[in-house]
Amino acid sequence: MSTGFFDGITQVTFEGADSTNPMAFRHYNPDEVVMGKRMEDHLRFAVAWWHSFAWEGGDPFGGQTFERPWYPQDSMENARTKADVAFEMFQILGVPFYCWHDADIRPETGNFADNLATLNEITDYMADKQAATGVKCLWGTANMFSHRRWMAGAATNPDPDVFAFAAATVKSCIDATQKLGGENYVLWGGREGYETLLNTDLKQELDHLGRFLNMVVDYKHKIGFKGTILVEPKPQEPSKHQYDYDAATCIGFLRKYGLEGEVKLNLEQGHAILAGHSFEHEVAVAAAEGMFGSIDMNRNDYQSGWDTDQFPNNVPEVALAYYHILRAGGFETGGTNFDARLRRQSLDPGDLIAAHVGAMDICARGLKAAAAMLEDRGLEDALSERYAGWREPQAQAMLDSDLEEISRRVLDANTNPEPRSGKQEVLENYLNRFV
Ligand code: XUL
Ligand code: CO
Repeated sequence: MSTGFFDGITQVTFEGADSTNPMAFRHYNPDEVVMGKRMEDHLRFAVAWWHSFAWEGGDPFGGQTFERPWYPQDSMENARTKADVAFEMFQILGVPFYCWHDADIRPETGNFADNLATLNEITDYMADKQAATGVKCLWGTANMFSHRRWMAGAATNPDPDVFAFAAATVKSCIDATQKLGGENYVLWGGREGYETLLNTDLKQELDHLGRFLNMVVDYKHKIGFKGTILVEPKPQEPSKHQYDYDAATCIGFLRKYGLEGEVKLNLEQGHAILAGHSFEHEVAVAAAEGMFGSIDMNRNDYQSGWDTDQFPNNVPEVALAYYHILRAGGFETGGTNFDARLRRQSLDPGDLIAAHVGAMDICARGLKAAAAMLEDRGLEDALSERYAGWREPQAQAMLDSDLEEISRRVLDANTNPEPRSGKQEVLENYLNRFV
């Protein structure tokens, strides 16, 4: 039975590039085959429960702007209505996956046992909805940043009772993710960082975080959870300094605590921008280390300097991200989660649908452009030519020699390298042909 929330809005379908219907796909055609795979299987879209259903339209200067039939979000009855509407939206859009935090899907009681009971109850309800609709869980996660108990961190909290509460919370969320057949489990440490070194033992906090993640991995194996454990880097906001600053920082951290074969990265476009990187940089860094897992797709406002979590709307940016994803072999258990929210003036149920339709189309255009560039091999050939010297046996042998031997060679051959163009503009023009 329909909730009536999306009254008048029907299933979104692919109408082709010339369509002017704002509620139709112009580029996302799930069955279209791109590089030997259906578009739906490449992109693996997911809706984020927190932005689309739990967030009420507040900002630092004002509260709720939206009015939804599942407000206030403090009862199980409203949690079920929220789930009913969520699954209706997944079907209208034809998205195969969704993602959630515990706090998005169940009411907060403040007490661990009651929160556990409602989490179990609502995830049973969601499991039935998955079975009825075929929509799946891409990942689950624990919200260990909103409630005041987490204000000084979760696994990095100076209070061991908060560490314990965090461990119990993550256990409950991994259990729930496993029950829902989730393909990954994510940890984003919004409060795993600090405000001031005046009150922070940075080394001890990092050691606790490393130990905590090892416990998560041990538990995953103990219960036979098949999903991938993912860590999501972000440099700051809400904490002033966050330990999971960017992909490179996370990779170093994971190696230090012996987790490199166990944990991969969930990379977010807007977090990359906050860290002063491009999104494709983050993807390429993770891919180079074999630690690329999944993406949170969104965009940040380039002028504001904070995490605005807007829906993506820039084809060249998205195309370059998918280029590096495809180059790394594409998603395995990961996918494209829209960690994006409406603007707070976008009050209408139709705005939620239109936002996702546009975002899915942008990603489809990016994916097709990325695939076309890979198939054309223009960038690959340019790379191959730029590094051609390294295919010479002498160059390879140099990597096995030492500074003295190399110095002798430079003197003997009177080596005097001639700089060559990096051809950046030529390559930017090349990219422009595809987007
Ligand atoms: C916050 C953020 C989170 C994580 C999951 O910036 O991206 O929503 O994706 O906790
Ligand atoms: Co995210």
